[in-house]
Amino acid sequence: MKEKELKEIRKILEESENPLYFYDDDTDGLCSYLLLKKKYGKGKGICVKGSPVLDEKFVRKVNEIMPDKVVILDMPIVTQDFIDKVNVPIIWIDHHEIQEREGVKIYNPRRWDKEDNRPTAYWCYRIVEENLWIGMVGTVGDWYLPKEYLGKFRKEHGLLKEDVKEPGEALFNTEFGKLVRIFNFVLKESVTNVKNVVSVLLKIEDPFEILEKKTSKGRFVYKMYEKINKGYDELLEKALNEIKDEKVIVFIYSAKKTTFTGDLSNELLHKFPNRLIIIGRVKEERVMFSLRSGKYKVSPLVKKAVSKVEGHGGGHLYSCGANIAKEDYIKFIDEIKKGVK
Ligand SMILES: [Mn+2]
Repeated sequence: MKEKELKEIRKILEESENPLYFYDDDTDGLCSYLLLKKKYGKGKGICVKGSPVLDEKFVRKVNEIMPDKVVILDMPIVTQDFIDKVNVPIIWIDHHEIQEREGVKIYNPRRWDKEDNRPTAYWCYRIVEENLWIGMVGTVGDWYLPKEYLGKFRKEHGLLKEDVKEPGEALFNTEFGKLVRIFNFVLKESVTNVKNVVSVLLKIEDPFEILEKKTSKGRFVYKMYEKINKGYDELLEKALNEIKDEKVIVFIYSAKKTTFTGDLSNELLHKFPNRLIIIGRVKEERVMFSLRSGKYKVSPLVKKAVSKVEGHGGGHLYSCGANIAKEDYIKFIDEIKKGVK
């Protein structure tokens, strides 16, 4: 993103009396919101939970709150219908593949460089230039390590050594990684609990309030995290116990409420970068998959496999998702295995 654009966004947010923010339900989306809301103070935020799409269902919220601006943060998809039905100016700060839309101002680094997908929180930090720790949580949480800020961050908080080389290392082997996990996991709570925890996070000024439970606000966040993390740790242990030395790791679980599919596959990928990780979560008649590898090209494998079963899937070269009918899921896994030599 160009400096001129960051300046433009600053001006818009300074002048807005009552902005309404919609943000994605991951660390990047959440931290983007926290950074802007902490800086500019005004307005309200809504976490778009469980879907990458901001659509006309959310128009009702806009009509209720009557903002003077709508600010969309880190949402992969916004429907034209949503934009058409909202009658205040909309800006969309994002780093996913650009979707051309009418009636919205899009700020996206890919506009200038197709390869530049630095996370939304990275740009929001560049906009506000304060609360670097929140910017780091959002940015590294989205698997990007902004090397230029490591020194400053370490100086301010003593977290993350300057020789940390890649995001996986920061996420799974450091105290800072735990902080990212805390932000990530509290978003898995109910809508009401997320609302509460976000209002608490807005008042937290230092990461150690949470990590070392130094204040009651920090303890509140930590407690919520612990409850969710218990379920995750149990699953991770179960998955690790089932792993032998096969090239393809498959772990299928069923959970009514919380989904840990992406988290599990990321952590296993970090532990086993040279294998192909398949994590599936059974939900009613479907199985939701997350596939990762540091070695095998996942997306062509997924494309081929979904063509032979009832389901759909896709994503990035080394990281994909898929949604497969339950009666076909074993076939889906077998098809993927066939392609791994
Ligand atoms: Mn993101």
